[in-house]
Amino acid sequence: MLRIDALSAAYDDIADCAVVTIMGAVAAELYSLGHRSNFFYLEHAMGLASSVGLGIALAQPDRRVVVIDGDGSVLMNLGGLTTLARYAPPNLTHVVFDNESLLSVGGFPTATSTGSDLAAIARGAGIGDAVTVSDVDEFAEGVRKRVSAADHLSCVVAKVDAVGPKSFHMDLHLLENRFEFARALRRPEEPTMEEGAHPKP
Ligand SMILES: Cc1ncc(C[n+]2csc(CCOP(=O)(O)OP(=O)(O)O)c2C)c(N)n1
Repeated sequence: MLRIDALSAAYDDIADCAVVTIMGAVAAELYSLGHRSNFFYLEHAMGLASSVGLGIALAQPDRRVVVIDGDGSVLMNLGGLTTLARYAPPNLTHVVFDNESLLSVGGFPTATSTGSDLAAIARGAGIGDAVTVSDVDEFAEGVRKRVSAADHLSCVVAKVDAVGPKSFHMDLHLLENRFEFARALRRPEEPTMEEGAHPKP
């Protein structure tokens, strides 16, 4: 399975969710399919996309949240899975594209290339609905039903080829993305930053 095909097949189902991705190849691929202000591409902080998604899901329980992760990133912070399981927001779907490599920095093999099973690790962490899929239809259906139900925390690990986009270029500065994403998620009744959303020191 190619990740770009999987993303393309699930795009309409995640388009209105708060989507948080890791940096690099998958961010560029989702961006190439159509950027939206409710998509946030987390730069640099490998392993923490699920933590950002968890915060959003807990703060806004009526919003559907999709985290798009990579095997290398999840492996760098396996504790993220136990924290997700502990708080178990029903409105969060954790997608992990497992290409068995750190593709975005040259393709070094990760522990999933030598047998580590991320869905099994997620289940062991306490995420009861953690599955592995290996074709596009199974992926799209698996994501669609979990995102639309939004009735339990789930994890979909998609085994994909270690293939990325031709270009990683995204015409979007990370700060621009940070501010537009915050604006997209802000409720009408919440004060803007100018109005004092942050307490004074
Ligand atoms: C803490 C940290 N260490 C290293 C990096 C450098 N880095 C950026 S992307 C990446 C690989 C990510 O691998 P994976 O999550 O498997 O996604 P893939 O690139 O395979 O899509 C690395 C090592 C980083 N951004 N943050």
